[in-house]
Amino acid sequence: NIQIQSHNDKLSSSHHRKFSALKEDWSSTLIDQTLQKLIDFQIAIPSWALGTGGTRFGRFAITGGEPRTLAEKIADVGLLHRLNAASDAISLHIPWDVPEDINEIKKSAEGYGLAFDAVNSNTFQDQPDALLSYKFGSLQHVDKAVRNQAIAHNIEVIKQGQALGSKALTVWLADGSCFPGQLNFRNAFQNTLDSLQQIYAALPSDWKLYVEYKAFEPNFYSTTIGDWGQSLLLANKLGDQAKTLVDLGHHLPNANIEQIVSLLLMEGKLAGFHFNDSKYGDDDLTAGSIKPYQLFLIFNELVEGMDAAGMNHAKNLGWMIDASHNVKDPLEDLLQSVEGIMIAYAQALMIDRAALTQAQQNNDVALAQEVLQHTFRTDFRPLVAEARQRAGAALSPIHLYRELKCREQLIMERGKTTTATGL
Ligand code: AOS
Ligand code: ZN
Ligand code: ZN
Repeated sequence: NIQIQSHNDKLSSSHHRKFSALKEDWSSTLIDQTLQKLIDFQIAIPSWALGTGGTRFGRFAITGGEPRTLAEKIADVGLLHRLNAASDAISLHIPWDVPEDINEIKKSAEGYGLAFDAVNSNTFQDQPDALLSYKFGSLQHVDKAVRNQAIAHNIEVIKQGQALGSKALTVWLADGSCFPGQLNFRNAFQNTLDSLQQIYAALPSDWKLYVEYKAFEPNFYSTTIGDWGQSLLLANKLGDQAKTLVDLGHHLPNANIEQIVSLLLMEGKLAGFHFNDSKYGDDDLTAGSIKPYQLFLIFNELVEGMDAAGMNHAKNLGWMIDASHNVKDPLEDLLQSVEGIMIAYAQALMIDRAALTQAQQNNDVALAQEVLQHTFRTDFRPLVAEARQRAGAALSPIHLYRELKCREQLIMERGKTTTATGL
């Protein structure tokens, strides 16, 4: 606290100058509303992003001090949340994260003010003790015994999530095929539906089932839940508790993600997000690092659609990051992702909605673009920083992280050559 305070004091006069400049140009009501929404907005951190990631070409242990246990992952997210007051939940991946002592884990999460977001199942890898292999798929598999094993795993994940207080199961399947002729598409889809129906039947009544889609990889000819149409088809057949999860990296190049988001939201079928950024495919790069304008346009649709539906921005959708890579300190990277998302959200909140609607009604294309780009090109970082400061966190989380030598401390505590569990 003292450290946050003295960090903020140091930055205070320059922050004040920038924030005051914004207040001169923008409506104070809008600024106040936006500040409150930014304070309320929270983004869940994926447990698998806390260690340095790798690719099939190698993995470089450059960071050190990575979490070795679930308790240490929770501590890492707790640290992020202290710094930015915007990461109040962790999303677990089972069996990468095995809560051995549930009560202990719950207590430590509570201590950091953290909740458990959606739990993720894993039927894209064979576990060491597995009887049957997912080499040819899981929920889609031609062999009912394999499907049953995958269904049982998902139900087990729901149970673990229930014990922790999670309220959603995210299912991402690697299921698909690598070569033409390998799969009967209809059978694969029907098997997947049937399996999901059995998982859905085990869902507690206050839970959601998030159906994540992905265009390709690890299968390169077909993916059984390959796009939002296939996911939505499944979610509609399953029922009200099933919704479509949008991972920003899971589309074919140049897809209009903001339009997808807008329609899913309109249909009440948008589960939420796996935020990340990408240039080529499922790159899982820092949110806002490659296509910040796209992220802003997505938030534009979200804000407009959520307001039209009378939704609570912070509570009614699942906001999660799904990122992981090789070259940055993972905690610094996550701070940058949260910041990127917050900036896009702030820009979308500051749009002059009435002017935009008017321009659309008048087919005034140039003016509509002006309205959007006016906020996109305004620097709202002081607004995001102000919200953070009001929530008791740091004006500049990443700088404070470095000032406090957080990584060095973690290395001292945990060692230089830790291996995170999981991927
Ligand atoms: C995989 O591409 C998906 O994004 C999933 O959400 C997956 O469970 C996650 O990325 C962990 O690998
Ligand atoms: Zn994802
Ligand atoms: Zn992905």
